Amino acid sequence: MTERKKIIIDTDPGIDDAMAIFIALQSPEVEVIGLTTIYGNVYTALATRNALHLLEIAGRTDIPVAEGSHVTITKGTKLRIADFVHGTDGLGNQNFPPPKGKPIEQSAADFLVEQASLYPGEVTVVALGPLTNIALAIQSDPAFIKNVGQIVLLGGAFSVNGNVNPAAEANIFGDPDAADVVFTSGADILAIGINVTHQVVLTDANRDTLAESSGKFAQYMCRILDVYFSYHHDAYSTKGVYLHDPTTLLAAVNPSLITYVEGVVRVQTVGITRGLTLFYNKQKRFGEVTEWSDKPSVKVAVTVDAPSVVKMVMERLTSS
Ligand SMILES: [Ca+2]
Repeated sequence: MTERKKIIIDTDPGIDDAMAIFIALQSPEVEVIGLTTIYGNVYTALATRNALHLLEIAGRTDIPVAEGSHVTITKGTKLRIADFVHGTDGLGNQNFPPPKGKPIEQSAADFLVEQASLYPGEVTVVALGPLTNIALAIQSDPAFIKNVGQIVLLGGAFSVNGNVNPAAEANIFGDPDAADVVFTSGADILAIGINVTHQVVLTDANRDTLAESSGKFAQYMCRILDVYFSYHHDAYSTKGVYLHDPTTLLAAVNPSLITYVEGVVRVQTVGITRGLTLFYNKQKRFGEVTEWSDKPSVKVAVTVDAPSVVKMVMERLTSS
């Protein structure tokens, strides 16, 4: 077997984050070398607590957790927290006991910088929340963008409406300034937007199958999924839930699940379209210099093999 791909998951757990973390731990193709935490679905302190808790559930307390930023890249403290999607505890209002473990002393950004320099070109960062920690890593070490292998991120709404408001997707909206730093950094970036993840639905029938499984991850997910299903039933006309974070994680595990285009992404940081991701396909050479000119290209996913993603999610959650 070829060497497993090293991944660090930057996460705000979060019900679909929990699912993505479990799937990663059940994926022989990858080795999870750390979790870094960020605000988003919950505040950062609770994200750290939940990350430690999820690793204890999985029996993987050997994996370090590094706590991330409590504020945006511009030191903003007025954060948007999506606890109405995930429950006030971020994990379906189950009031799990506090974890026994603690995060490491290093900050998330320092951990990202260190690991990327220890294994140049080998570490994939899977970013499942606002991009503050990744932007901080980029700003603190100019070598980070070359040392990191790839950044696969859940973020953006490319040519579709957002999920915070018509303009913005939640992770980008959480820290648009950080997102613009990341998209224009020159790192190898693959963005999975909600134009893609809205094609991947875990249905009520899939949930019933999870409930019938004796697998520990399937059982745990069924415990916390209720709040997430209720939110989707209220907010969308779908019979099921969107698999944002699991799809992004699996795109990192198996890139053939998606197709992408390449171009320049800029993020709107002010005004009513704050958080908008705007992709330039480089098909026109504009006469004037634009805010997209001379910026490095990134990869933006356009299609996904949704049946295969759902199949992999189900297999990996039920096989333990
Ligand atoms: Ca997330």
